[in-house]
Formats: sequence, structure tokens, C-alpha cells
Amino acid sequence: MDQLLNIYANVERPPGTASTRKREMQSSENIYENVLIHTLEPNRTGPALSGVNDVRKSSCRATAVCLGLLCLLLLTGLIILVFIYTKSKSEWEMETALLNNSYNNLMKKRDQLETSYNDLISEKHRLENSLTNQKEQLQTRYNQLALEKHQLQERLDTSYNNLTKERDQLQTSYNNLIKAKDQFQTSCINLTKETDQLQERFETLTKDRNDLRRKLQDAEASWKNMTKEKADLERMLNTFGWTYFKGSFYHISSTKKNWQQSRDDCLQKGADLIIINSKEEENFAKHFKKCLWIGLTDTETEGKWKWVDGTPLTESYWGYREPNGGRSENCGDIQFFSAENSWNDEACSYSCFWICEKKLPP
Ligand SMILES: [Ca+2]
Ligand SMILES: [Ca+2]
Ligand SMILES: [Ca+2]
Repeated sequence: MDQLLNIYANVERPPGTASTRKREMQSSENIYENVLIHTLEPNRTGPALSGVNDVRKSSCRATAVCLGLLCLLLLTGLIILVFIYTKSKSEWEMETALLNNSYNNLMKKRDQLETSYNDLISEKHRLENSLTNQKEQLQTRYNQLALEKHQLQERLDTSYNNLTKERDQLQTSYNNLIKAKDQFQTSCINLTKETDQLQERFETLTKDRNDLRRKLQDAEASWKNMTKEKADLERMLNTFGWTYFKGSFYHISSTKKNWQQSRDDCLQKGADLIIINSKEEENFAKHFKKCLWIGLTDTETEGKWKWVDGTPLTESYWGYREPNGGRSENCGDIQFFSAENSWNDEACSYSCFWICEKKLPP
């Protein structure tokens, strides 16, 4: 029995068959225990009992049969166990091979992981260096930005102060503009009043202008009548020996007398000897081509020639080397009527034609 147990102990059962094996061993032990009991009981009861022996023989045969069956069963179980063992062994070897492969794969993966780990360490150092550099750059940039911020803050403060001043100035200007606007409105109101007044004055002036236009038209009509009358008068004066030129009437004598007699004749006619005021009048006087007394004398003071109305001589037309008579020639006449300048000083007692001038009032 111990050998049989040893045999069972040496057989490797697959996992999960231990309980079955234990139950089988217990059954075997019970069988063997019954056999021993039946074997030992005749010794205990005695040979006298033949019926009992037959029963015992039958029991033994039954026991033997049972044992044979049991052996057969054990053999069958053994075969099954060997089969199971063989199968389990092959499975175990396959599993072992799979485990080896897994192990090798794991080792390769571990090597790969180590390589990756080393790469990661290197990458970590590189990133740390990069981060350090970036940190330094960022710190530098931060310092620059802080400095720029400070400068900008100062500029902002300055700008703010300037803007505040400009705002105050603008506010002052705005207030001044408001005052100016009020003044302007007041001026506008005053101007409106003045405009109304001016409008009234304009209307008044327009009325006056229309009146003046009517008066002007009347005056123009009168002027035309007077011009006509003047022309008639000039014709009539010409009939009596008077000539009109540039605002004066002139009379040429037909006889010769001394200077004073000549002047007296002019005074009797309501005129006087001619006073030559311009080159035009000089040319008019000499175009008669006669020796003519003119209203010029220095009788009062030698050398100080005056016209008969008392005005001093300012614009003169003396002939070549005239006046030259000194105290013997104190009266002026037109002598060189063919020359550019025709005047001469002559003795006042000399007989000469004369020319009277009657100036019309302006
Ligand atoms: Ca004159
Ligand atoms: Ca003189
Ligand atoms: Ca002279």
C-alpha cells in the first residue's frame, strides 16, 4: 500500500485534480480496511461455522472482484493521469516557451525603455538647458520691459500733465469762446438793429437819391439850356470882339495905347489885362501874332514882377535874354510871338495893342 501511495505521490497531477486524487485514496483505504476486516474475522469467530465460511468465501470473491475492478479502475485512472500529465507537461513547456519569449520580449522592451529613458534624460537635460536659457532671456526681456514700462510711465505722466495743461487751456479758450459768442450774439443783435436803422437810412437815401436824380435831370436840362445860351452869348460876344477860351473871354484891341491906357480900357469893359496862367493860355495869346500888352509889371519894385491882380509871377515865358530893360522897362508884352517864349519887358509908355481877359466865375 505504501508503494501504491508512493506511485500516486510521484505522479504529477495537473492543477485542480488534487481533491479527486484525495477522494480516490480515501476510497482505496476503505476497501483495504474492509478486506482486512473480512480476512481477520474468521480467526476471531472460529472454524465451526461452515455457513459463515461460505459467506466469507463469497465475500472474498466479491472482494477480489472488487479489487480487480479497483485495480482496473486504478489502472485506468493511472493512464488518464499519465495522459493528463503528458498533456500538462507539453502545455507547460509551451507556456514556458511562451514565457521565455515573453521574457525575451520584455527584456527587449526593457532595453528599449532604458534607451528611451536615457534619451528622455538627455532630452530632459537639453530641455532644462533650453529652459534655463529661455528663463534668462525672459528675465532679460522682463528687465527691459520693466525699464520700458518705467520710461513709458514717465512719458505717460508727462503726457498726462501736458494734456491736463492743454485741457485747462482749452477749457479757458472754450470759456473765452463762450464769452466771445455771447458778445458776438450781442453784436449780432446790435448789428441787426443797426441794419434796420441802415435799412431805414438806405430807404431815406434812396428817396433822396431819387430826388437828386430828378434834380440832376432838371440841372442837366438847365445845363443844356445854359450851354445853348452860352453858345448864343459867345456868338454875340464874338460879334462885339470877344473870344472865349478855357473859361475866360478875351478881347483884342484894334488900336495901340500905352500900358496904363490899355489897362484902363479893359477895366472899363469889366475885365483887366490878361493874366497868363498856363502854356496853353500863352500859346492862345501869341497866336494873334501882334504886339500885345499883358497884365504884368514891376513898377512897384524893380525885378519883382506881379500880375495885375497882385499875385507874384511864378510861371514865366520870357523871350531870349528877357527881361533886360531894368528900371526903363517895367511893363510886359507879347513881342516874340513866333518864338517858343514870347514875353518882353517894355517901357510902359510904349504904344501897343493889348488883350483883355474876363475870367468867368468857377
Ligand atoms: Ca488868365
Ligand atoms: Ca523893370
Ligand atoms: Ca525888354
